[in-house]
Amino acid sequence: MAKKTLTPEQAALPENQKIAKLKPHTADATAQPMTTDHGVKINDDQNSLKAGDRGSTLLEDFILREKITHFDHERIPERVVHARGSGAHGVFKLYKAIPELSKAQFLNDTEIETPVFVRFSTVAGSRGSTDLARDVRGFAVKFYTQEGNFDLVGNNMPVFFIQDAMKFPDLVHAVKPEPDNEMPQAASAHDTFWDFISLMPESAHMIMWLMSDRAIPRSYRMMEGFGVHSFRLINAKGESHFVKFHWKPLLGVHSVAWDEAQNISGKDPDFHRRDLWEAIQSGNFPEWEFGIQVVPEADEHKFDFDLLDPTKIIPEELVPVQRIGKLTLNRNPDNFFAETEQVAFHVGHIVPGIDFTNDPLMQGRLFSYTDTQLIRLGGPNFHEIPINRPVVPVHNNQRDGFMRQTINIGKASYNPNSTGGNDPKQVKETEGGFVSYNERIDARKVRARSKSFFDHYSQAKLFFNSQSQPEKNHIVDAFSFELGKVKTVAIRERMLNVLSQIDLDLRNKVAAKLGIALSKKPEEVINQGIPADAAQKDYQSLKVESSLDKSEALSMATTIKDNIKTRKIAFLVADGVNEASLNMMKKALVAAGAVVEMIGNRQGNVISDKKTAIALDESLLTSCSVFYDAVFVPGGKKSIDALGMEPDAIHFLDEAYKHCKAIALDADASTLLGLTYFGKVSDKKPVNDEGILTGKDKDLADEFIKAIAGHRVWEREQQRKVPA
Ligand code: HDE
Repeated sequence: MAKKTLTPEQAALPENQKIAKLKPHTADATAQPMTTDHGVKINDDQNSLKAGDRGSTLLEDFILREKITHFDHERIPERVVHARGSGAHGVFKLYKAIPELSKAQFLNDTEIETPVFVRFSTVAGSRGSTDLARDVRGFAVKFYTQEGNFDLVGNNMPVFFIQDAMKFPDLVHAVKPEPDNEMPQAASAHDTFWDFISLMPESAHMIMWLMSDRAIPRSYRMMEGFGVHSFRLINAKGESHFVKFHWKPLLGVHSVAWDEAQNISGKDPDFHRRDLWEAIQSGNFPEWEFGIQVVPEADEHKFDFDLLDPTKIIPEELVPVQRIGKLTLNRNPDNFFAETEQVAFHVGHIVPGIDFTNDPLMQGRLFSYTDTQLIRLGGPNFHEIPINRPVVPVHNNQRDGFMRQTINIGKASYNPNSTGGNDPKQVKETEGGFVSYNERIDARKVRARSKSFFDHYSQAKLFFNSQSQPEKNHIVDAFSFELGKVKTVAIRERMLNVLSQIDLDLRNKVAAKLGIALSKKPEEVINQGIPADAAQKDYQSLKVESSLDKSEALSMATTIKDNIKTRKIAFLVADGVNEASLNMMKKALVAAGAVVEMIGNRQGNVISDKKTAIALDESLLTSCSVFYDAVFVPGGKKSIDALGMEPDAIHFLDEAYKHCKAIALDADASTLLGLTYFGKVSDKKPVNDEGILTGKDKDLADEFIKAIAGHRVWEREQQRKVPA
């Protein structure tokens, strides 16, 4: 009998090929005898072997030695970046075959489901750090295709900080905790990071994304993914097209408020991990559409930016994203370490039909990912760890090394050979053998950067211009917070000069919050602060105007806001709660796909006005508003009076208000508003606030659902703020 309980939805799923292949590697101890690692049955797992009851422990105790030794070696080095992560299994299904672009079989057969394993991550923090750090999120997908593994190792932001792999260790050293005191953890708000950034104008575009709400997602399920670099798709004729890969979440792209993120970090640092786990466990399988932006070879130089520059997007207005498939995550791992920790992604894992470009950041990555696994996973056989194995057979003449699992038979481990019939055999291109794109290269060896990479600011501007007003305000706040934590004033000033290249209003607002008076014009500071030795290499920013003023896809304001699927709604209840009011709202929300949780002034049950025991999910002590998207207070005088006496219940409402969430109160419960801070300070609803609702029955439910679907009433931030 398997220990793992599957939900009906999960049990109904056909087992994908990868899951089937993992099965022989799983171990289920249900009703099994306990043994040593070598299969000897253990009689006493409580006591070590001693010379007498109180006597010294005997070295002979092989059971104790084995147990302790194994324990002593349980840890492996965490990933040098992206250490904190969370994974899930799933499938990829193609909507539309693209033979004219790629010969990859998984992009040509709409009938097959390709198994995948996905790992989401933060970048800077350690393995145990908070999920809600302001940071880039990794979005790494391993496709177990019939032609071998293809890894799309992307992020939730479409650009990167730097243009050349040479700068990656510098970037990471700058953002990681400072080397003398190892502070701060999982945070970019410190001197070394901003020192580096302020000296690296090429990071300007990425920094805008990092200071935007994209850096604090509501959920992994509600963020986009990007392959970042331009890749190539190669068709059967050997023709190449440039391609940018996208993941578009079907729940839309949503974020939390920064104050909310900071609160969650303290109260549930596993918030994103838990959210992903619970969604999959409850059958709310996260889904993304797979998108491609395609540029023919001939159009390589058609844009006012370089396709090989990873600090640039191709605006969707210039090249639309074609959605050609769907990724569904439908199964949690059985074992975090064996799967999520040991999975090894690599940009260099490609299959026929996909190829690299000369993006200098990508080229460096092609070296780094195998190299890092050698130390992290302890040797060259990490591809044999079950989660990393392809679903197709592996045969070559690689042999031996630490922890080799495969027992290769025969004498020949070289090619050509006559002792083994010259097997394994090379495969012709027409039969699926990988052949690199026949790119023409005729160049001099130089250690340099192309002039076409020196527009550092136009897309940073485009990003800022494309944001809604609340999003722009959040960017101002984020810069003010981050630079406010920087101790060295010269770094703050240099960063403000960078901002003056992007938007003067942005710079002025941040400068005002930092109390710095700046009067220089943008042209006076364009290349300020760049060290002379870098400048010698012609490291000057070029002034380029983007051909676009705005790109709608860059703002989250225009994302999907038509449903409340999987949104978490808190009901505040106490004894005497009006059962009809509670049930009506619960039914409506659950029917719309939301998850409802009862929060009481204690744990256990509350007794309704109809004397029914209503089970509580959490209490005001174990829970708080930041875990929910919205809050509802049902009617029932006794319940409302009890909540009114409970400072934590009032705080719950105030905090939900502060974080711009929808709040609904049964008409009878509206008296509670008078006890809240926001209710006290304004006698009427703030302008534009469609998120505070009182009323009854279906009308209230309908309005509430609409308000929750809107995600947050960001405009509320312009009203009087709640000091929660
Ligand atoms: Fe990575 N990156 N990276 N990176 N990266 C790693 O590989 C590296 C870059 C990304 O969930 C490491 O196995 C270099 C861009 C993700 O396991 C390491 C450069 C993008 C993950 C590494 C980059 C990424 C990593 C650390 C610049 C988005 C987590 C552990 C030349 C397109 C994968 C590991 C997972 C992990 C190196 C830049 C995404 C050290 C040298 C750009 C999602 O190999």
